[in-house]
Amino acid sequence: MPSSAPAPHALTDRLALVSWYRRNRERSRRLFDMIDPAAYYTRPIALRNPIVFYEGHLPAFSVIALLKRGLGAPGVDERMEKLFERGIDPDSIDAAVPRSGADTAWPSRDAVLDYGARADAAIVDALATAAFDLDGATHRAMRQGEAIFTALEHEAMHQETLLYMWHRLPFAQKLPPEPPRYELGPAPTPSRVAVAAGTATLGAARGSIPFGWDNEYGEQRDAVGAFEIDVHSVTNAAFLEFVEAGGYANRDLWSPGGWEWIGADQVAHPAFWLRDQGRWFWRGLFEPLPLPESWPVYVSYEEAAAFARWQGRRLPTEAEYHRAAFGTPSGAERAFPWGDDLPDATRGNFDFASWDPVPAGARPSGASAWGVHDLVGNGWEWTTSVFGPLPGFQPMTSYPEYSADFFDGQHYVMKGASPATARELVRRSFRNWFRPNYPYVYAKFRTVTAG
Ligand code: AVJ
Ligand code: FE
Repeated sequence: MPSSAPAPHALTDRLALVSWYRRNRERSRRLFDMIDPAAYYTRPIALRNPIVFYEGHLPAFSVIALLKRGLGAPGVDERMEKLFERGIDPDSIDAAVPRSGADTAWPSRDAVLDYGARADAAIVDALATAAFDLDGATHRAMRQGEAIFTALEHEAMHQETLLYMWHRLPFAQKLPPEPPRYELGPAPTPSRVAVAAGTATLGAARGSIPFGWDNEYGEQRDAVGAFEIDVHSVTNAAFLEFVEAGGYANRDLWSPGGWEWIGADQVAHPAFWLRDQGRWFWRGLFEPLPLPESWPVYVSYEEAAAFARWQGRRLPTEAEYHRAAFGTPSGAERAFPWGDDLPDATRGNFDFASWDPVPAGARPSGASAWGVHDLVGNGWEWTTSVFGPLPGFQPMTSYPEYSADFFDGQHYVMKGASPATARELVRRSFRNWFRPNYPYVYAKFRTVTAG
């Protein structure tokens, strides 16, 4: 099969690398410009670092991965690189303290921006002129350009982190770059389609794609039994029935961990919903809007699983997702649900095409061979598969902790893409993962039953 990612930027095309880096930096800058500077030292999500961390983390990470590990060059500012190296996903607020530094004396914004400018200059210079050890003979992290892609894709990934963090800020602390526009419409009638038994290929063989994160290698063929799957992601309209039927109060529908979580955090509806005077609203990025019935509901894994159980159904496995998204009745597998054409805005709601979802099924030219809509775009898709290595897993040299730190049985795989997923990350083998009670990501779901 053709490689699922286009060779986006040949490693010999230095101008293309520089322009990818600059496009990334420009987009990050626009995202930081959307928020009130008064929010800069706040922590919109308790488990994550304050906003200041991310503005330093982006350039610091690129310096560490590309300049230091990839090129064996010196860093730009040792103190900044130590402060901003890491800080993700601690499992409790207590655990967050040592990593994310409640006590950290964060630098001034000017100092962070100054560091970013110095880092950018050094990185652009390296991308334009440094000798790349693409065989990895001296600098293993540079093999096949790994460290370059690591830096570039990492920034794109955190642009999604930023947006879902901004989502939690009070509306008064955000300024839309242009007046928000919404795509609305009636919710599709729920329907299901049969997917025949067959083989799903997870991951990618080394050398078959220009770059993959370590958890994307190697290739694993899973036999998948016949199943029936929702044609559309579960919408707000459908989820409202679950809420109104008392789904959040019915212990039988919840896993022990899920029940404990909704009890402890007093969760009674999706984090993307607001209730005002007895009416439901969607928490848009910039303003609330009356709950759009046709949009996919964004929920945690636990909420998705409880809804599925309520329907006598379940979430798909990672292999079932692959089969529904990339499999075909003939047995051939595709690079993307719609075929082998490169991703563009007609195929799905991704690459920052919108700040919010669009109606389920609104991008029919992105449907899979089975007629399943929105498997890539409009929100990540939860799977029941615990995040783990594929056969032959090797931690990547440019960022060895990237995945291995999360092979702890506490994270579930999400597939596809959200509106805030950069186009460069849209590839078949890409895997995302989160804890089952993390309700802030742009993640939707659909349900299956054995056929
Ligand atoms: C792959 C999205 C789960 O944001 O926690 C960014 C990506 N890792 N910096 C995260 C990541 C280190 C990671 N996810
Ligand atoms: Fe990071």
